[in-house]
Amino acid sequence: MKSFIAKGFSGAARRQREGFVLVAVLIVILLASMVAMSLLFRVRAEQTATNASAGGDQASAAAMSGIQEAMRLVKEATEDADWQDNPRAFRDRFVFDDGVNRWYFSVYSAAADETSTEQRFGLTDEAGKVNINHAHQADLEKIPQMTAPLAEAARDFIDFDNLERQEGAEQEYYSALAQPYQIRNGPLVTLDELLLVRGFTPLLLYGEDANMNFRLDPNEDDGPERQPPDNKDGRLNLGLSRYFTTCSYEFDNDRDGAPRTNINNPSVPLPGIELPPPLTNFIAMLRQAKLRINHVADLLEATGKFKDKAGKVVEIPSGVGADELPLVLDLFCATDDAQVAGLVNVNTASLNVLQTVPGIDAALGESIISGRRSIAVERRHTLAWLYQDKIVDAARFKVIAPHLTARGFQYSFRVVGYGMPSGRYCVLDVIIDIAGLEPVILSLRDITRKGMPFAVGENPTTVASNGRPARWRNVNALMCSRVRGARGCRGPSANPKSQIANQRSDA
Ligand SMILES: [Ca+2]
Ligand SMILES: [Ca+2]
Ligand SMILES: [Ca+2]
Ligand SMILES: [Ca+2]
Repeated sequence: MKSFIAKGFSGAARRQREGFVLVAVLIVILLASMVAMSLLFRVRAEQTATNASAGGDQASAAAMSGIQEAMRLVKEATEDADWQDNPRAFRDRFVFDDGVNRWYFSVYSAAADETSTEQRFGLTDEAGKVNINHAHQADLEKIPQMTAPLAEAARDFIDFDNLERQEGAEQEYYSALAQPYQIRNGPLVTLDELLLVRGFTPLLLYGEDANMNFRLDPNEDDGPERQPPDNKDGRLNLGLSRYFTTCSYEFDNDRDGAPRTNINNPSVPLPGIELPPPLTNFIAMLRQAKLRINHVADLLEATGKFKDKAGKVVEIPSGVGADELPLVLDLFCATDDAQVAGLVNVNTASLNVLQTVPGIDAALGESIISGRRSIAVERRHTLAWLYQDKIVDAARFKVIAPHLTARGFQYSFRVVGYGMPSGRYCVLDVIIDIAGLEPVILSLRDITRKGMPFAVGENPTTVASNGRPARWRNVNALMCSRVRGARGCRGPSANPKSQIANQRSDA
């Protein structure tokens, strides 16, 4: 019995030990599988992160290819229209197939027609806007929503002095704010800085386009029902940003890129080409008499009174009429400054912007806009057609010409780089500058967080307008020293199809 009990006990004890071992093994297996699971989770998480990052990088690279293509096209454009509205060059352009995704870009801007509710596939000429840093004489109140207090506050914020205009605001105003700050008292670097100026709000500056896609989305036309607040008028108010820039400038060079000849500087020799003898004679007389002109336009249909060798006053014509005007405007200037900033491009400015120019009223602005529609491309290179086509007389031409240009070198646009079928994307807000020998990026802002700007084509084009796939460039080469605020891109990594569908603004 004892032995039985002992045997029975020892058997029970063995089963208990075995049971314990079994539990221990199970726990070990459980632990091991938890470790394995956690390792697997980590591996998966890392892979997801890698994929996300790779996709983000590639979306960013596709967008950068769009910038490259925009630079190439606008630099080489022979016809002005090529860069303005060119879906073939800028819409759903295939860049690269990485075996998993096909990557594309689209370059887009606000439609030129302010009543349009859709974007345009092209670039925006910054010289078609008012350069707020150089708007000393501009009538800013011709811009919609610009009031005198806003205009004066902006001028005070930018001018170097601390003398407050009648309706303006200098440092004293900003020092008295709950959160005081130093005002610029100098040129603004970005348009966003206007938000620091008294009275300027994001709604005023950027309007109703909450998702920054240049399209009127349902929530942007339903009044206060959903964000943003809007006036439900069926139009997309893009705010002051449509009309203002901080970066327009050009080198005072002729069409061939050579510095223009300063008529006022006798030490600068005349251009080495055959010029009309009356003109060379007139310039020589001006220089000899140490007379200065304010602008080359002053030579138009002009006469000057000079003393001849005998001391007798003689009246001499400038020799500059309608026929000579294009050549004179291209070759000559009246300053030694290598650059001139803030001129308004007569070929691209809207009616509102043209009216800010001293001497241009609504009627003349409309004449300029209807006149430029019909003139040949080769006549658009100078302002001469305004006089040649009798849109203005010589006197008016002399008033308006110093504020105008016929070309632009800084261009803004947005570009989306995206991959199919993953739906990953990157959206950049860009300003480029082609004034120098090599195009550069002036400003680069990642606005991917605003969402996919619009539905992409069902069958995006797979070849470039030149018949070849768009070039896949080393994006780092683009990131020149003048890039400001460049950041990587990473579109949301949720289900790509639903992602793009959700962002569809025309759905
Ligand atoms: Ca000031
Ligand atoms: Ca929108
Ligand atoms: Ca709304
Ligand atoms: Ca509206």
